[in-house]
Amino acid sequence: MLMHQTMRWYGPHDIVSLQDIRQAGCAGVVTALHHIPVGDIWTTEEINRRKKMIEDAGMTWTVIESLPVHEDIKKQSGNYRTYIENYKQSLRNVASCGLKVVTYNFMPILDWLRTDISYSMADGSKALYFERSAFIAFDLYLLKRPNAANDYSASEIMKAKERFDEMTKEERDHLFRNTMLGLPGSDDAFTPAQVLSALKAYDGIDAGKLKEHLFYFLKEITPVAEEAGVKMAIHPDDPPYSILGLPRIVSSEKDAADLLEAVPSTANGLCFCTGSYGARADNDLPKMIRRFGDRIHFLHLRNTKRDSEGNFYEADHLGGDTDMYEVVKEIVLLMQKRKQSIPMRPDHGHQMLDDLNKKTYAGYSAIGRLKGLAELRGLELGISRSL
Ligand code: DNO
Repeated sequence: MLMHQTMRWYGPHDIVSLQDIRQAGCAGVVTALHHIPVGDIWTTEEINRRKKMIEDAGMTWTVIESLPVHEDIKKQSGNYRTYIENYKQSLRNVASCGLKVVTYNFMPILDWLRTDISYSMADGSKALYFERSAFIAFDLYLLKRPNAANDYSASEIMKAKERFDEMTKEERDHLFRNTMLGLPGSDDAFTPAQVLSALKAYDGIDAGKLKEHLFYFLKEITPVAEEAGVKMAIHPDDPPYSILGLPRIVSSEKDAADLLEAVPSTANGLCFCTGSYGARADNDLPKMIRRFGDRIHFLHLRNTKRDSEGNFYEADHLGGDTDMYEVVKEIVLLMQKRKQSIPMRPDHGHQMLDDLNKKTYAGYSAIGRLKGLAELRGLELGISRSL
């Protein structure tokens, strides 16, 4: 039994087509209705329309990524009760269209964040990069977040200042644009004013409070997911720690254990992203797979290479700090135990070859992901045959 192989597709506007994804060897597609405003109900008409496109291309819509959670739910403010009811209705609707796994995240305001989405590797390909000094320089001197300096040590600030002083105007613009990209499925960057006012709305919400809000949300939606036969898969924070003074609460093994224990139902599960959890040295990924076993509903396989300063870049899928052999071995054993295939996608990939001249969603060019998928597939076949 092998993992169910998929790739992310951003929808009809994605220049990576369904045919490309099929030729990469995928049986399934991971996508979302990005055009529906966050908080609105996904109707069965819209879901079925998208589903048909994918099925017409010879694949299945395996996982929804993401059914996004409205900011009001994370803050428990404004219309959060309505948004929770809408979320439940969307879950019923996706289930009635035959979809069974739903990914979401609970990161305040921003989703994933990097300081450079076209970091040059030695071979000329481009990778996603998070550079801590550049990020601090962005926070202090470009975003100018009030009291940001309190979050960093004197030596970090000094390094960030030196780094910033050395940058040309173009480099500062590049840093600014890259860091403010923050929404999957959209090319629109946030403006500083938008981010500062969104940050202000989180005053008084610390990690403890945000956890309470997440658990409340889980208690509300899990019975609905259970009844509809849907598995929820929460994506971890990326990067997996607090940024811009915001709490982040799905970063470590303990965070994952807490949220699974808060609502002990298999419908309340994880999207196990080896890139996000793996960017922290204290997360032991093979151990986490053994521990969370039945609660893992979706896999994002990717690798990062980190250093002692907190910088990391996205390495080749089989390179980097995560021992992908050990990870895939645990997954193979887990699937054998569950007698069930788990959906996976190769997450991110280097921009390389012909893709260097194309404009794709950051991290989601075709060839780099195809390379990652091909390597992972070979690794898995080798492991499963030899076990
Ligand atoms: C980044 C992705 C995330 C992920 C969401 C899930 O490339 O893995 O944007 O889709 O956090 O809600």
